[in-house]
Amino acid sequence: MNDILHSSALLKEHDNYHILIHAYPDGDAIGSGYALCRALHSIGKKANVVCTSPIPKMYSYIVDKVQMQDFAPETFISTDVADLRLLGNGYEQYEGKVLLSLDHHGTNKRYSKYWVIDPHAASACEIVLEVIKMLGVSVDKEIAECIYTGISTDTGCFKFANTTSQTLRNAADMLDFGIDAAEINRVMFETKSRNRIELERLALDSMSFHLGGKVAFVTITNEMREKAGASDDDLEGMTSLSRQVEGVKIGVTLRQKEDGEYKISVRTHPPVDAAEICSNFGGGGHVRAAGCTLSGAIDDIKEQMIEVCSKALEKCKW
Ligand SMILES: [Mn+2]
Repeated sequence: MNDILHSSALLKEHDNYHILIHAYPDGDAIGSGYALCRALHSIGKKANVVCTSPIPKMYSYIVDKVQMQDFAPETFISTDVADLRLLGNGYEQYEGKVLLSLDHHGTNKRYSKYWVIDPHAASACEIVLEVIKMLGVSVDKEIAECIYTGISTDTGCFKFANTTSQTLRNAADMLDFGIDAAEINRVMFETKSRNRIELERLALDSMSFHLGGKVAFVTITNEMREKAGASDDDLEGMTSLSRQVEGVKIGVTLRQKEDGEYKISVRTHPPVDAAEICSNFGGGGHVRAAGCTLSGAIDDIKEQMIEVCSKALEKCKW
């Protein structure tokens, strides 16, 4: 709580903010960045949200309501950024320059002068919410929309194991500010582009099962992406398709890269360790979600994956 108090004091003291969010931003990055930006504007500070990649159109209900301001940046704050490198192109310019990092990743690299890191928070938005309250800013409908967006997206619409009673209380508080949560949920979790659906159709066609149905592969080639007209935005969340199948313990998505390499995403159900599987190929990640890169013929890559998955399954006691 002291950290929150200190953060709000810092924010009052400084001015001319660039709020840095990670490249390929998700709902929590955008929600936390814009909520903080609005709060700073409301206490008379100059602030912009800065992102090195375009913000997906689906978040326009947040972005379009905030006017970009013209000023020379003096103070850099980051929200939802565990590692400076996640800022993307040109991240080096911020080395040693970030005053405060507000984050919920336990793995945060502590690249800033000060930080508030709470790994028990489901979203960075919940930390930003505390800071905003401590600033003495009264939350309004627009800030509540930002915060709700971050909470709901980082919890998979309150489905994931990171959803605590406090998460639900925070979300409930946001509803009391008159936001249309059902509409936000529709945009975030129901609506898909036609191209995305087309890509899913092709990806489902490619699905194959191995090791008694415990392993499923989905392959996404450049040809499929082109045929579906799918953009990078359309690829978001494709990795969860294979793990949704009953009986599958390890879902593997093989995505062809420009240079003929394959980016492998592994999603597992307990107790299978996805990070361990990927560490066999020099990759890593979390226990349920990890990745690595492999090059070569697709059939060879699949064979190598099946062998490693087989060992991982043998280790598990069901
Ligand atoms: Mn987050």
